[in-house]
Amino acid sequence: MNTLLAKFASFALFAAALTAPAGAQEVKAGDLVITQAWSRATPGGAKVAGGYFTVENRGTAPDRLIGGSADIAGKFEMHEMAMVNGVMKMRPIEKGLEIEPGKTVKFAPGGYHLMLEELKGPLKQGDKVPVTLQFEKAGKVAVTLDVQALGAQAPGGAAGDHMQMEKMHDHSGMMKK
Ligand SMILES: [Cu+2]
Repeated sequence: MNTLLAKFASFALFAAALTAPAGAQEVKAGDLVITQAWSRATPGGAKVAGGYFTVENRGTAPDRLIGGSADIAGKFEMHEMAMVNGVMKMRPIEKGLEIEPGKTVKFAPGGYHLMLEELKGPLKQGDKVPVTLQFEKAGKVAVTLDVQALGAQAPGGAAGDHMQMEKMHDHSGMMKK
């Protein structure tokens, strides 16, 4: 009986290690600290995926996210959401995004996001997708997107809380434009 209990206990520990919270990875580049880099599984045939992360500037001077690349995508863009005539739309951040000293900028569904286009294959839950972010001062920074479930709203978070936001953020609609 004790043996069985011990086996169960070790299995539980093992399982806990496997389900460690996503986004634990912390990438430092100069004064910047990037955490919670994630994406989500793409539905069948989709050619675009979002990319999300949190970047904190611990320095005393501003830096600027100016672009990036991803091997899995033919095209890499940065987008923001904006109200246009009462409708939430996304548009490219063309001049890059300033990361002010002492500030934290979050890329998340419904707000700033990376747009990986012309995907070479589907993203599946559990995948680790390497991308490179390019900052004006910190230079090129390699981060890994942890792929969450289809419809996830946060790394390791619950899906479905913001379905309305999800509808507004319809990439397939934008691609047809
Ligand atoms: Cu977008």
